[in-house]
Amino acid sequence: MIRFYYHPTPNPAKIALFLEEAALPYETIPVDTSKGEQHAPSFRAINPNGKVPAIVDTDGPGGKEVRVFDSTAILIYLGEKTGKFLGAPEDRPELLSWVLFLASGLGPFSGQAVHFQFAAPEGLNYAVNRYRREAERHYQVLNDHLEGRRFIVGDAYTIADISAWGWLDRASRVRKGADDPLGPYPNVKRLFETVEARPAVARAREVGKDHQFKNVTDEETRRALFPSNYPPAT
Ligand SMILES: N[C@@H](CCC(=O)N[C@@H](CS)C(=O)NCC(=O)O)C(=O)O
Repeated sequence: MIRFYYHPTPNPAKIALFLEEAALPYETIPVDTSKGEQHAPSFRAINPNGKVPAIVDTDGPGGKEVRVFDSTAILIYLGEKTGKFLGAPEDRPELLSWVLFLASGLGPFSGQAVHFQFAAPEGLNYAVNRYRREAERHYQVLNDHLEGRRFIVGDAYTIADISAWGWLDRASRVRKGADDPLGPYPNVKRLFETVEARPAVARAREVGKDHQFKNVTDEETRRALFPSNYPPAT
């Protein structure tokens, strides 16, 4: 059994999709990050970084219970555990390269682009431009790579496509105000639509729907999500 620590945001969404694709038995445990539940000591014992997603696999290596945190680590772990969605062995260098490109580039720059366009004080044009344009540059790199390709790695649907889907789903926020946010990146748009059409996506989108997550942004939310904006008094 896998315990899946979840909030309806892009990085946990990747894991919801993998779990549904692989038909692994799992229990969803809501972590309401807007209420600060990611900072509870009981959750920090599972992810010392205090973010979702994280999993606990009660049947880890050697039959022991293990924790795994960070969406990319979880995708690689579950891929290896199940032998699914890792592509061909000869494509492993490409798989690792693209998965880490998404983990360290497209994902974080997308996240910061959303932050500076929706959460930060207005008027920080340098930061908005920096993060949005870097997110767009990563879209372009992926778009160029996808020319003539159906999936990111080899001929197969892999954890790289699952990972990309999580953040591409938020393209309208990354590219705030764009009519067709993925329009300038037709190969990326095609990949997103290919993944989006998979039946597992509809199931992944249902994950956590039975839980009422906090959906207002107030002072508690800001302190929970952006604690480094509130340094302790010295
Ligand atoms: N590198 C991490 C990033 C995780 C992350 O930023 N998660 C967000 C949700 S998408 C979160 O937990 N935000 C709440 C917080 O930062 O306190 C991963 O890929 O899992």
